[in-house]
Amino acid sequence: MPEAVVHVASGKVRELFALDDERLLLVASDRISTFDVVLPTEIPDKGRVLTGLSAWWFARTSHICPNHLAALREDGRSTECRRLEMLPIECVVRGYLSGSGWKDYRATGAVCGHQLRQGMRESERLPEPLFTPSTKAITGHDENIDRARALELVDAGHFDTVERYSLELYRFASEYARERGIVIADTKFEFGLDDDGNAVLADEALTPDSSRFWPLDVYEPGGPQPSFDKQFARDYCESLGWEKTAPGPNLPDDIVAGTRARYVEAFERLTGIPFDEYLYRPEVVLG
Ligand code: PZK
Repeated sequence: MPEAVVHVASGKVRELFALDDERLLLVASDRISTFDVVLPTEIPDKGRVLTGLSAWWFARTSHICPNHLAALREDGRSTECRRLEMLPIECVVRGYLSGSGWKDYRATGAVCGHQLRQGMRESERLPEPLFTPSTKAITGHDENIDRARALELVDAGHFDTVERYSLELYRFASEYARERGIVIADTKFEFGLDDDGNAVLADEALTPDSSRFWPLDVYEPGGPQPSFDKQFARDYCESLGWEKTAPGPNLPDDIVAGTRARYVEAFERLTGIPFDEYLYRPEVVLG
C-alpha cells in the first residue's frame, strides 16, 4: 500500500507534498496573485501552463546545471521532484532596470552594490545581467543581500556555483525568449543540495510567476512595462480603484479569458508546442 501523501507547505499559488523520504510533489494551482494579493477568481489551466513551461526549461537547461525534476504527472500540474536541502537564498538575476532594482538605482546610482552609469531609464537593458541574491525577510518580503551577507548563509563554494548557474541560465533563457518576442526582465531561481552536496536547480524556473515577462513588440524603456501575462488582470483591478489589500476583486469572464490566453500564448511561443498537445500528453515538454 502506498503511504498517505503528507502536506509539507503552501505557497501563495502552489502546494508542496511529501511522497516519500526522497521525493516531493509540487502542485501548481490556477490561483493568480496581483499586487501581492491572491485573487478569488482562478485562471483555468494557469497551473498547467506554469508546470509545463518550467518542465520544458528544465529539460532544455540540463546542460547548464542539474535540476530536481523527476517526473511530470498526467494531470499536467504536478511535478515529482527530488527532495533537496534548500539553500536559504533566492538567486535573482536582473537583465533590465525594473522593480526594486530601479528604486535602488534612483536612490543610490547602484543596484545591490553594482554601480551603474548615470542617466539610465526605467526598464532599460543593463550592460550585463546582474546577480542580486536576496533572503526571505521575516516581514515576508525579500531583502537584497550582498556577497558578504550571503556567505553567512551559504558556503562560498556553493555560492559561487549558484551564481554561475543563475547567470548562465538567465543568459540562455533570455536570449531564447527574446527571439520569440518575450523579454525576461528578471528572474528568481532556487537551489538545493543533493546528498552528494551538489547544487541542484529546484522549485519552478523561468515561468511568468518567477520572472518578469514583457511583450517585446511594445517594449520601450523610459517607464514601467506591461506584464506579458497579468496586465489585463492588473488593469481591471486598478480600474476599480481597489486598494490592493486582501480580499482582491473577482475577475469578470472576459478578463479571465484574456489572461488565460496570454499564459497559453507564452507557453506556445516559448515551447513551440500547441498547449492542447501538452494537455493531452504532458511529457511532450520533456523533449
Ligand atoms: C522546497 N519550497 C518552496 C514551493 C510551497 C513551497 N526539491 C525540493 N526539495 C526540498 N524542498 C523544496 C524543494 C523544491 N522545490 C521548495 N519549499 C521547500 C515551495 C512550492 C510550494 F509551498
